[in-house]
Amino acid sequence: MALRVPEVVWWKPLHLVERTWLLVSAGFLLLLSASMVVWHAYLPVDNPGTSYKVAPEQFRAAAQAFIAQYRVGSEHGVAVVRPPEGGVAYLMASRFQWTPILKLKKGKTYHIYASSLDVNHGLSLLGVFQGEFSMNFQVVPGYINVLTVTPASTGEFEIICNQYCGLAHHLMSGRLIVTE
Ligand SMILES: [Cu+2]
Repeated sequence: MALRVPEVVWWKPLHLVERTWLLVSAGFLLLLSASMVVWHAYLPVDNPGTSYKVAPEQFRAAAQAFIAQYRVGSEHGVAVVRPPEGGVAYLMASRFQWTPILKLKKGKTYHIYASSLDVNHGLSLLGVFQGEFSMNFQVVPGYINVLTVTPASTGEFEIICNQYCGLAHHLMSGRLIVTE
């Protein structure tokens, strides 16, 4: 049986089925675009913090000075640090670790300086601050994200990297401890 070459008809009016699917697709695009506005207005997940430019080496030096000053212990080789109440805390992202483990007090406000030493990482922290307030944002080398946070509940919370950063990305989790 010979193959039949279909007639080339792209300049002819669209078939009803094709037109229907184009409309459905366009409608879906509009719906998804509108959902971004709804999400932004009613389900805030981003911290509207400020950011600064910084050289990764400079950030590493400042973070290490902070760790040395406020270190209270270590767990599995990762420093545990209790930053001053109402003060600044540093959080370094690097393949494949969040450093240090921060110990915060419930109801106190902290300014967390988060940045990356190597590649882009994603900081995901759910349900710790101000009730159902959650965080989900990119941590980029060369920039400090300043997060002003007030933990609303006590407990140990996991910080997850949600931006693929390399082979051991799935192991990249950190911790934040909130006490009374
Ligand atoms: Cu990652």
